[in-house]
Amino acid sequence: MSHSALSKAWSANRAALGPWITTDSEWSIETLAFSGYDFVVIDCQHSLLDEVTAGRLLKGLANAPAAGIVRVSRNEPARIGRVLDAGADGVIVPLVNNADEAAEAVAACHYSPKGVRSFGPFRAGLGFDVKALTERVSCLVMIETSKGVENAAKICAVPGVAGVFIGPADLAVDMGLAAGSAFSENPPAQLTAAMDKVLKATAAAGIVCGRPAASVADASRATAGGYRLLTVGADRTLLRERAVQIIKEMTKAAG
Ligand code: 3PY
Ligand code: MG
Repeated sequence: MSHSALSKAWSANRAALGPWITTDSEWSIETLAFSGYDFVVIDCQHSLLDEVTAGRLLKGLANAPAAGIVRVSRNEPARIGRVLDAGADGVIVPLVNNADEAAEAVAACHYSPKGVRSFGPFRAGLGFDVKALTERVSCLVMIETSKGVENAAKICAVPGVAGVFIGPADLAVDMGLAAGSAFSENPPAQLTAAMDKVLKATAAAGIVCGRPAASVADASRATAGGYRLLTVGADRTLLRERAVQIIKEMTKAAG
């Protein structure tokens, strides 16, 4: 992880915090990137954003203090290469189930001969230095199936994996549990045990572990438990929550 906003959070011994970006708005992403968050994640998997839009949104982060990470829609070199060319500071690669798939994600972030990334930086200002272009990006892989949990230690041992981001909802579904249970006050013990196994594997490998946090209280618990990268909030939910709160307060004030 090379972005200074992330290392600054970690050297202060706290988790780096970021919101999900799910809407195509330069204004929203810029606003959130200047709100004190350490990173933003443009979500190309669970939104209608694609890599082209992600590239345009990344452009708006040029002077922002927060890192710009993209969750690509699948583990595919062309998708990963395009958002890195557009200036992403890192990628989150979904549904990585074993060491081979983790190695594929890492290879997509590295140029030949180490990887399969093709040379073609797109953003003015990124420069043409292959080493610098490689070192500036972080490859985070998602463990979100029982297979992935089973292979957690092997996935974490793949050189170049900067960290693991757990997908509790997909993991719950894979375990036959309700997706929503992953973000409840008391997630099922079977699920938390699986997540703990991944967290321990990352600690043993000396890499970062992240996950979505359901609330500020949940994020605080996760930080105390050793998580170092947490998503808290999303553009649309942040907007809605504040709007609902204002209406509630106004209604109350009006008696
Ligand atoms: C999951 O919970 O499965 C996720 O992918 C969270 O973003
Ligand atoms: Mg998922």
